[in-house]
Amino acid sequence: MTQVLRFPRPITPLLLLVVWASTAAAQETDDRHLWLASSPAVEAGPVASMGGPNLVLDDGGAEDGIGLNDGGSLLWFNRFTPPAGDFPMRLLSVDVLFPLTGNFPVGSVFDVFVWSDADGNPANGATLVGSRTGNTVSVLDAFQTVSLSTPFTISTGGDVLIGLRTTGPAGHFPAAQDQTATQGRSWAGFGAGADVTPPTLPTATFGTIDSFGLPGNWLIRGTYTTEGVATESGPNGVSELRVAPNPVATQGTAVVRVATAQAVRVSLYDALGREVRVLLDRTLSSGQEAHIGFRTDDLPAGVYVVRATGSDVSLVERVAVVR
Ligand SMILES: [Ca+2]
Ligand SMILES: [Ca+2]
Repeated sequence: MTQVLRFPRPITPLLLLVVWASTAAAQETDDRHLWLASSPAVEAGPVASMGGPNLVLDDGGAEDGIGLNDGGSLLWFNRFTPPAGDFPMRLLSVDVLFPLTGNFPVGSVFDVFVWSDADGNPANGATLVGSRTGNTVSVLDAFQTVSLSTPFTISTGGDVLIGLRTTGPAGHFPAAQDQTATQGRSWAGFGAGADVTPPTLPTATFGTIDSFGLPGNWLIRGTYTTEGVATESGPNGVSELRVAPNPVATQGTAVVRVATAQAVRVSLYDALGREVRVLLDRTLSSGQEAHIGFRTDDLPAGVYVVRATGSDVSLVERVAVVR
């Protein structure tokens, strides 16, 4: 059985609330719809295991799949608010579940976008952090992980928005929804702006799914770490040092950025404090990001320190060299 949920267009979330509160009757003049395809309920599993995703809204069980009945680009994302002390952070991976009933089979293509948003309101825009497009569905009704080979660094506190975008013909319901207990943090957008890369927020039709009369949570999760990022705030912005991967086996990359122009020396020190590599020794301009690759395959395994020093920066990151 399939329920069809309809609403007029153009539309505002407030109007939707009124429509859904006042009538259950479909409006036959609608030209754009979200469809809610019923599917057998899946019992909730554990929300997050140790070391697993730490950005989670759902209970692990999808009750439905949602899509656009006319086809087109659908953007759906969760709004997470990590503790303020966890910024800056590095987003390591995105986990997503696709529904059995989505008519969106293994091999289908989806894009991932991540925004940061300091003001808590996606409806007035957000800042793109990164994207990974062209992913393919590998499994249905179980979480699959999209690893970010270069983690997305998020320095600005506030919200982290993690979203998916699919484009397809009518009849796809790719957005798995947990209906058990809405947290009011799952959003959807479509229409103008959803088709471009990256999608511009807000899209033509945009709001929480609760405001569309579809209360629930998307099964989109994220895993971040606060390791591997050092920053200093100053009058001219933020200086930053990142090292990836960490642990590192054969080759690492240090990224350093300074808020004000200055001579910067970036070195690798061993556990005894000996400088074993000079990675960079030159003047950087304000806001310039220097990416420095360095070999570690000739170093003994152990804990090392990458240190960036200049006239007004002193940044330190620990890095483990493993074999
Ligand atoms: Ca559920
Ligand atoms: Ca905003």
